[in-house]
Amino acid sequence: MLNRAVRYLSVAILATGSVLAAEETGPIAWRLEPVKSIKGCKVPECVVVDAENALAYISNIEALPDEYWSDDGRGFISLMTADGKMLKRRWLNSTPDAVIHGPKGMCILQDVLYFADNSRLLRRPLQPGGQVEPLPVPEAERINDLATDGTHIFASDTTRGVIYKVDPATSEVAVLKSPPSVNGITFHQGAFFAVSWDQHDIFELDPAGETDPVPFGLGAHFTHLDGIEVLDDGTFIVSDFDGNKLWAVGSDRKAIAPLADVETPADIGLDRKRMLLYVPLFMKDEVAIFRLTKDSPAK
Ligand SMILES: [Ca+2]
Ligand SMILES: [Ca+2]
Repeated sequence: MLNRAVRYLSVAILATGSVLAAEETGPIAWRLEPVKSIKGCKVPECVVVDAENALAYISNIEALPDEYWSDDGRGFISLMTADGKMLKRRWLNSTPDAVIHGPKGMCILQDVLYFADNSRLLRRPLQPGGQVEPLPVPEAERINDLATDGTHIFASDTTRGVIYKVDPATSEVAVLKSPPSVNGITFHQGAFFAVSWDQHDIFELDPAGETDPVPFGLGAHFTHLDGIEVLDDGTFIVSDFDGNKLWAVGSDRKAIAPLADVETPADIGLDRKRMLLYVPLFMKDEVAIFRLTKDSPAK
């Protein structure tokens, strides 16, 4: 125990945020080890990973404080390697012909990057020279996060408290039930999950949008949740933006443990192949990369 405590103390000094001592983290075996910090971002909101090609994309809102949803004609997406080497800071930049305002949640489907941009849903092929094009989403106000089930694009609208299910081939849009102020969304083995900013809880959603969202009942632990990912073993990782913390929740939806103290973590990204977690530190203009490791069972 002492060795472990010493190890965590030493990594905490290197970290952009401090890593919590193992003694505080209860029965959940996952730990975070700081790997790298990407500086020079401009209000980073989301990281999405292209694990096959060992690449990752960072959305940068590039805005003044409290203008994170303004149509200001400034915003960009960065391209880096999965291990955090910046390749093109402005891989996709706002231009007069293809204006970007405040890119946020992203997902990748069939070599196309989809991203939220205030009231718009945009996409661009990953290949060099690809053009940005919009997918119309009627009445959308503030599109926050995106996820895919492998066929459709799902987009959370935090202001309206709904989720849009968009067919990328036909542009057909269905409006699904969602918790109020829905923020991060993700799929795991066909199941659909979301976090709510104001309800500060995790929910399981019906991907068909017919039945009501089912809360986990963990709201007392969180302040304002932003991002959510699910590990292969069913452990949930969520980011508490105003709580300045990353949390793990067990697959039983009851066990809960803090993983790290970080400043304003937004829409986290996961590389399952390399077991790396990407954490945009929104107010700090950085992305922190952590390695996910698991304690071996006690003998
Ligand atoms: Ca902007
Ligand atoms: Ca978000």
